[in-house]
Order: sequence, then structure tokens, then C-alpha cells
Amino acid sequence: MAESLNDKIVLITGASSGIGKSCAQAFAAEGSKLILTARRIDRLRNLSLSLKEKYDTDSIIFKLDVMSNENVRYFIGELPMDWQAVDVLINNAGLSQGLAKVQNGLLEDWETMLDTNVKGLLYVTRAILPGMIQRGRGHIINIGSIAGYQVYPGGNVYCASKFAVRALTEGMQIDVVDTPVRVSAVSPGMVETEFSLVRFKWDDEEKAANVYKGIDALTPDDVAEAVVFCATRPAHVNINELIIMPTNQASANVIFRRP
Ligand code: NDP
Ligand code: 8X3
Repeated sequence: MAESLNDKIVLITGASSGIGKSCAQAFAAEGSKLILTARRIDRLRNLSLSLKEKYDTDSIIFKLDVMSNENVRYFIGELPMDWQAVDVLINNAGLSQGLAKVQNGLLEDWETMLDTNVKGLLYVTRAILPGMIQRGRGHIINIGSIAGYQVYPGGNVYCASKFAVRALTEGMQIDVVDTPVRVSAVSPGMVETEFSLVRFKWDDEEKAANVYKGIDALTPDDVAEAVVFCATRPAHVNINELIIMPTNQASANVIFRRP
């Protein structure tokens, strides 16, 4: 029987935008209780209010920078008692910075990507997973990427970080194989969000918009639907990995664009 998400506690990192925000909306529609985290707290406040209005969702918001383990530990310590038994963790916070070749790359961009996409995911998981194992229930859903399967020009370090997310997903599946806890990865191709604006550091809106030119990219809602699908499988079923692409994208490097 499909798992109900009603009243489940769902923790989302990077809920202030894009896929994380859409996940918040999709899980709210399923009746879940939400822990919404990101650095831009104002956005979370607005999201929380709108979910209350639309779905009568109970949610709490936290300013959380996943790059800092100190910040993650503080956040965990601040969680109210009745919000501590997280049922679903969506490790979504992530970003790319630049498209430079390695020989021209900026060290601070590499560090931001690796600290967020890899170490941040690990910090949050390390804080939440032991409780799931102890309670004998829980589901971790990592947002990977097609960039975790194939490398594209200029993708070097971002792709490496998403290859790492894939390896960590597999590693965690091995680590919890003797427990009822599930670990899944949802790995999208091109999704139209703030991702490209962030990649170009909010400096070049036209360049960011061109990434999605001539193709019907995935929407963040498409991805959220896939995440809900993973989370609602019966308890004995785990979706190990789910790759979801726009119809006109065959791989990280093969994209058909309308002229
Ligand atoms: P957005 O830029 O729209 O959203 C990224 C989210 O991550 C924001 O909410 C941002 O919140 C949060 N975030 C970034 N850095 C940190 C940090 N240090 N601590 C906490 N939160 C952080 O992009 P997407 O929705 O597209 O990206 C979400 C995930 O999906 C990422 O992991 C990305 O790699 C992945 N992905 C995206 C694809 C795409 O084409 N868009 C395709 C495949 C995967 P804030 O800035 O407020 O902290
Ligand atoms: C983000 C999508 O376009 O960099 O993971 O492969 S892309």
C-alpha cells in the first residue's frame, strides 16, 4: 500500500527557491508538516504563510547554511521536541558557480560547490539519520543531477559534486540496508529555476535565460512530483535512483533546441 505523507514531518534544505520550494508545496498538498530551511529566511516566512493559507500546513522555518556544520548542529539543537522525529529528509540545497575550465577555475567557487553540495548534504544527513535508524523509520531523498552521471564542458567541479551525491546515495543505501530506512536519489536534467542565475552570480540574466532557450525545460513542480512519488512507495519499496529529463534532453550534452 502506498505510504501516506499526511502528518509526516518533512525537512527540506534549500526550500527558499526552485525544486525545494516546489517540494514544500507538493508535500504540503499531501498533508505533511514541514521544516523549511535555507539562508534567505524572508522567503521561507512568505512560503510558510502561503502554505498555511492554501493547505493549512503546519511548518517551522530556520535560517540554515548547510556549509557550516556548526550551524547544522545548532539548528538540530533548536528543533522543538515535537518536530525532532523527521520522517523524510530532502537534501536539496545545492548550487553551481561558474563554468570555467579547471585551469582557470576560482578556488572559492570550487569550495562553495563542494561545501554545499557534498559536505552540506553530509552534515545534515549525519545529524538526522541516526534518529531515523533508532525510530526504525525514515526516508532520505537526495537531489542529484544528470551531472552526476555525465560531465559537460565547464561542469568539472559541479559535476564532481553531483557524482559524489550519487556515490553517497549508494553508500548510504549500503549503510542502512539492515534497517527500514530508505535512501533515494532524484536526478533531474535541465530544470528552469534560479539555478543558472546563481551559476552566473546574478550578473547575467540573459545568459541565464539562454540556458533554457528553445527547450521546454522541466519545471521544479515536475521534480517535486517525482520526489513525492519516491516518498509514497510502500514501505518495502525503495526507488534507488530516478533520472528525470525534459523530453528534448537525451543526456547532459545532447539537447534539442527549437530554432
Ligand atoms: P535554486 O537556485 O532555485 O535553489 C537552490 C536552493 O538551495 C535555494 O533554496 C538556496 O537557498 C539553497 N542553498 C544554496 N546554498 C545553500 C546553503 N549554503 N545553505 C542552505 N541552502 C542553500 O536551484 P534549484 O532548485 O534548481 O536547485 C536545487 C537542487 O537541484 C540543487 O541541489 C541543484 O544542484 C539540483 N539540480 C538542479 C537542476 C537544474 O537544472 N535547476 C538540475 C539537476 C539538479 P538560499 O540561497 O536561500 O540559502
Ligand atoms: C544541474 C543541471 O544543466 O548543470 O544539475 O546539468 S545541469
